[in-house]
Amino acid sequence: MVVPKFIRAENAENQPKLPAVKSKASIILYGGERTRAAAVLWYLEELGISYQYKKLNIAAGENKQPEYLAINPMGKVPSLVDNDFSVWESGAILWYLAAKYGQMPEDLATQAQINQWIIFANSTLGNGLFLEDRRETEMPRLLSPLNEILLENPYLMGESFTVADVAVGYYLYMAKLLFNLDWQEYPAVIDYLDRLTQRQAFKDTLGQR
Ligand SMILES: N[C@@H](CCC(=O)N[C@@H](CS)C(=O)NCC(=O)O)C(=O)O
Repeated sequence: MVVPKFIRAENAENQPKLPAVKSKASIILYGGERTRAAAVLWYLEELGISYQYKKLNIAAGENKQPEYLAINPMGKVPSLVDNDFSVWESGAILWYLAAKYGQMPEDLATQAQINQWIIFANSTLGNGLFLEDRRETEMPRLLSPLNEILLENPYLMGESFTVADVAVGYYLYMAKLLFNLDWQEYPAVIDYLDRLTQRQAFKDTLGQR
């Protein structure tokens, strides 16, 4: 059986980080102020790898310039460039980083579940929490089962922190911050957010917002 190389929940702060790619910072993350690039920055810090962060001035339209459109024809951030390869959509970037830096288990079923959480975060959860006309009905519908899941395990994939927690945690954190939501009915979700926000990589990135 293949044992997934996850970052363990216990003593997560003290876990050795993956070897940094010091020789050449091949990874360039393009983002902007108050954008979903923050989720990728959080995960890059969790991985402990070298990267460059290029913050585009979205208000000035830097994301619409031909140079950037050559990287992401949609003109959206974040995008990630890794040598001669580029990928955009924050969920796809998170998945790529997990796979590249050894945080993706080899077995297909577990990979599919991680992918499920990333897509859930970026579509179902994001829309359910951020779209005002959906929030009232969707929030209890989504957070009740999430609360149940998190009563069983400290992280979405079980005992270990994974990229799935970055994807889902990002939306939970931002929604709570921006809309000041009352989640007393979901104590396990609140505990989960507390666990995530105590991580050093979180504090150094998303937690700065
Ligand atoms: N689903 C995409 C959303 C990308 C997106 O909408 N990015 C926003 C910032 S969070 C953006 O680039 N806005 C600038 C624009 O649309 O011109 C992802 O997760 O990467």
